Amino acid sequence: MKVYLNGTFVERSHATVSVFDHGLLYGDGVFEGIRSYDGLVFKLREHVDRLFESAHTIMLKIPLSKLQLIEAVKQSLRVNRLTDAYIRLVVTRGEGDLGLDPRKCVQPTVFIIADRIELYPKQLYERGLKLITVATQRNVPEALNPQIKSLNYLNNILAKIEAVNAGFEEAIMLSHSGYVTECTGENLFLVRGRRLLTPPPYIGVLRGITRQAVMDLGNSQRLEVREDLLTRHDLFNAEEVFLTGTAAEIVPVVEIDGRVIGSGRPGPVTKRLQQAFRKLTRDSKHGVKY
Ligand code: PXG
Repeated sequence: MKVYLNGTFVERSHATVSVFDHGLLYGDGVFEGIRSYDGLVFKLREHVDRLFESAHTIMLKIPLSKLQLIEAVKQSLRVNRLTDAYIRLVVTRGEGDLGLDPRKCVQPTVFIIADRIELYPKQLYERGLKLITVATQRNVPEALNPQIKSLNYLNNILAKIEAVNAGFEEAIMLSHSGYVTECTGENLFLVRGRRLLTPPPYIGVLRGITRQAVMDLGNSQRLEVREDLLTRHDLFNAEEVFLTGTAAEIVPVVEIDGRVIGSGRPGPVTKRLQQAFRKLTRDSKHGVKY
């Protein structure tokens, strides 16, 4: 495997960064997780735009243009002869000293890992997922806005640990005031009648790119798509619940905190959206060829 690292492709074993890199020392950096399907990078422009927004907010100047970065992603996929892949795009503050001061970091570190995609087990999509809400609250946007896709994911990792400790694969995180936010790396939707609801970004969720694609699909399927504050009660009494994310795509949820959701099996709206999403990922209008 060849990894793009600061402008060149190096063998995986040589793809290393300094222990003084502030990405490692402080989580001072930004990233994107992207998928390619059948030779198309799904929503690549949207991911690159979001990476630049995250970087802008933390005042990190990416040393490539958007076009150059897009080319580097495409090149990574070609060099590794991948048609279906998971791509991790990372920009860190770069090498500095042991203090926090970002001014000590002269040159950002940029790397791109393109690897075969590790798909989740098929039964997850057929049977659906059982979730729990956890005590770790989602970061308050006023302190660390989840819109910044930073290398500092401890908030999410702590929630994941709680879920795993309790024997569950994934956690639902609540806001400081107890509203539903999102899972550790996926957004959350519920279906009730013709309504498709998802928490609003201001409550502290990432504006997921899959989330947006699913909202668009919902609209074209004549669902009433809305961002709304949601409580656990709303989730428990939904007809269907599902998660969305680049890696997971659309995952049905059949149980939350011991309460069965709807029929206890993946529902028809979720299934219809899954089918439409699968088509979308192979549509050249939504992907970049390489
Ligand atoms: N919420 C959070 C907190 C995320 O990190 C999503 C939602 C879904 O967003 P997209 O744009 O992917 O639809 C994410 C996704 C992974 C992985 O490998 C994914 C994310 C972060 C870390 C790992 O699945 N981000």
